[in-house]
Amino acid sequence: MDISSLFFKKAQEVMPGGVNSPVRACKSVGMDAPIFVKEAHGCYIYDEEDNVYIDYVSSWGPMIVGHSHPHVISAVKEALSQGTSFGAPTWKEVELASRIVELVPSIEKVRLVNSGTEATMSAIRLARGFTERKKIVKFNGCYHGHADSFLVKAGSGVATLGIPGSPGVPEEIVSNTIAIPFNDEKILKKTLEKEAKDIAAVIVEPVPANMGVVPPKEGFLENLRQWTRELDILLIFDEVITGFRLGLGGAQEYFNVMPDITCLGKIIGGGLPVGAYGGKREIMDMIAPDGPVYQAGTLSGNPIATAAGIATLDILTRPGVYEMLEEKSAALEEGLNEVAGEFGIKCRVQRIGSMMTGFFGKDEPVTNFDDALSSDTKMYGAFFRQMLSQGVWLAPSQFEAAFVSLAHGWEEIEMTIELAYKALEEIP
Ligand code: KE4
Repeated sequence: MDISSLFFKKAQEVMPGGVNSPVRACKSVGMDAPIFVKEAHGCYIYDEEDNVYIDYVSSWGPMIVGHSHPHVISAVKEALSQGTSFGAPTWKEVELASRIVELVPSIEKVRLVNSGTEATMSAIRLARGFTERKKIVKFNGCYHGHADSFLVKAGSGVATLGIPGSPGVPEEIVSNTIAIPFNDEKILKKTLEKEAKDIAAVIVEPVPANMGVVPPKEGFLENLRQWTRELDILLIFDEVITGFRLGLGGAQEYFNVMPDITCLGKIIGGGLPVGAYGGKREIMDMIAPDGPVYQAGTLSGNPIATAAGIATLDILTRPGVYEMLEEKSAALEEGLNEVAGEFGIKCRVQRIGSMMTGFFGKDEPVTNFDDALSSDTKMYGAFFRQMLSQGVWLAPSQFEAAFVSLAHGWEEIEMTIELAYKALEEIP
């Protein structure tokens, strides 16, 4: 038995599913046991038996500058030498918050938390407190973390009150969550107009990546912004993935659509636990201790995590970073499309910036969750396993994104395309 399988056996005795986050169990791609990672450097991951993989999971987004980047590691070591947590304000929190305010166009004030879930959970509480309304609108296939209000079954074509998407989520919580299809302006407009007086906010991944990468249709975000503004409904951009991924200003800068509240995570922690939510002063000043909306956290703004985040932003603010990411990601997209074409395989690669998804079984645009669900997930699983056996680590789910980092060189991009060709050759 290989080390990963041995470790997984023990892990399953002491942790639910043997993992601390479900997707890591790699169940949906037909793996009996996930690979256990020993270390990672640059764009490479090393397992417990020193097998090496080109990494496109990137810890689900945070590792945009690559693993163990020297600048990040030295900042963390420096911070560690001064202690790990104080439960008191530190300058590093002010520095990270100031960078976020400076770089994310719609944010005037920001609260640091410990995860994306904490950020989105707090953002909807803030929206409800600010508007004194209860309902929220989300889009099918968008994932905003595991807070109760978001765990609703995908809504039908019309606005239906949410039903629990998980045991343990009380109906009375999700009955205030309306789930509608993404990219459907007709249903969106009808829902907002019908329910406006009860809706606190609409929350959206401006570029959904949790059903696979599904770009917004031309004008969709602009209309969403216009209609919510006209109806006095707050707009929350969940930029936990797109923040600092699509550019320093995230999706809101990329599309020039300004939300009222923005949620961030992943990249701003540089691989350590950091989330954040921010927006207009008028809204953010509602948060305790200045305002009545309560939110708190023992390790929020932790000095080690903020050191990693600041060091990561140091690197991302260097000239040419996003242009390089774009060039390499476009080359990978083109190469993968060519390989699929050579085998006559239906695989639609959808990309924005350095995040992309290849939807197997599709040759038409994937524009919403229903489209994504009709992908050939079996074929994706076979491709995932073949690529893994050849040393390429893709997301263990058709409904996730692959991420290119600054550490991916031209050699790795070309190698990935070659190995994709070999992988498809092996699949019957
Ligand atoms: P976390 O609580 O996992 O830090 O963030 C929740 C979250 C919020 N918003 C968006 C758009 C997200 O993508 C996430 C978390 N992303 C998933 C994968 N796409 C994390 C991976 C996992 O759950 O293990």
